[in-house]
Amino acid sequence: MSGSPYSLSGKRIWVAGHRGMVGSAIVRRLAAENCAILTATRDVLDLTRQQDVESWMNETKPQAIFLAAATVGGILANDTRPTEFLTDNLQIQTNIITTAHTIGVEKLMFLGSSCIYPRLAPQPIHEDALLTGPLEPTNAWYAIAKIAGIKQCQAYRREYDRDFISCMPTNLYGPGDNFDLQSSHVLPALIVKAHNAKIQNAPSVTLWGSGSPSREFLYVEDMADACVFLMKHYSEAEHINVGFGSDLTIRALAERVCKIVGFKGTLIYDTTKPDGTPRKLLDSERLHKLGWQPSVDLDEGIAKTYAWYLEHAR
Ligand code: GFB
Repeated sequence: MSGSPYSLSGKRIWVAGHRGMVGSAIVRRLAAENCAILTATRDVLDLTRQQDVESWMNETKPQAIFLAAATVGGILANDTRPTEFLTDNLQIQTNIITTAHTIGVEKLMFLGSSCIYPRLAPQPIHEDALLTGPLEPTNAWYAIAKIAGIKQCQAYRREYDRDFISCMPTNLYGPGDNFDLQSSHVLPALIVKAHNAKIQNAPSVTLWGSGSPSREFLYVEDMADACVFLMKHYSEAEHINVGFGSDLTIRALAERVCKIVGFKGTLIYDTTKPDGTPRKLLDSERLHKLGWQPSVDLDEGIAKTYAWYLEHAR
């Protein structure tokens, strides 16, 4: 924790990835911070092109950056598109972090993922578990890119005294999520499946895997609030976990989603699809000790996300 908080007031703040679920939530959260928010759409700026990133950043001169831009997806997308998940993410983060150093950005936050930890890390997963064992194969490509991002921030910090920090969110969900069944994460997929089954009067919905893995879910508005909190109050080399505090099995999650959506049929498990990591509950004690807690519980978050889906994404 740094001595005095980093003030966002009056600053030019770039939210890289502002069209994504997390980036757009950070933009909404920053509206309360009296800062100038910088954004660039994909047709204006291709983040995988170093020259373009350098030119854009030299022109706009952000003072702080939330690096929420990334190629992301659920278990199947990760497992079947390894090149994109590794290369795009390495390019995007390298271009932004290196240019942030050359133009003297005051503060940068890199957003990672809980999949950086070993597949069989002791639970709940403390930050110290990084690089202590083999990764989960379904998302190792993405995890390697995210681990590199943490190390890039630490390297600039150590060698050039840059205030670059990293936070590792647990599985996120909420407004702006991806509801495409092939590439989405489990929670939005379950909302779509339960909703479609309800309106078609189908007898069952089919889940991927055995339903026995556990996951922890954090509502994206809470994540955005934690990001702003950490930007102001956190300034250490070590990455910091951002979790909800408890987890549940995919089977239990599916039952809760079905109840909220109003689908009363049965659940079927397609065990030809991967389970992924058996469990990844983050230890968020360090964040809680700094004074931040989530405020949206899972049932409320699912209900809000379903309402958003009905209004925007269906
Ligand atoms: O959310 P998810 O795709 O990603 O899957 P991970 C979580 C669990 O839900 C797995 C099961 O055990 C899936 O097999 N599942 C059941 C389903 N039904 C479905 C379904 O219809 N769709 C999906 N997507 N899953 C990702 C990583 O891992 O988590 C990323 O691949 C990233 O790298 C992200 O870290 C947060 O939690 O397994």
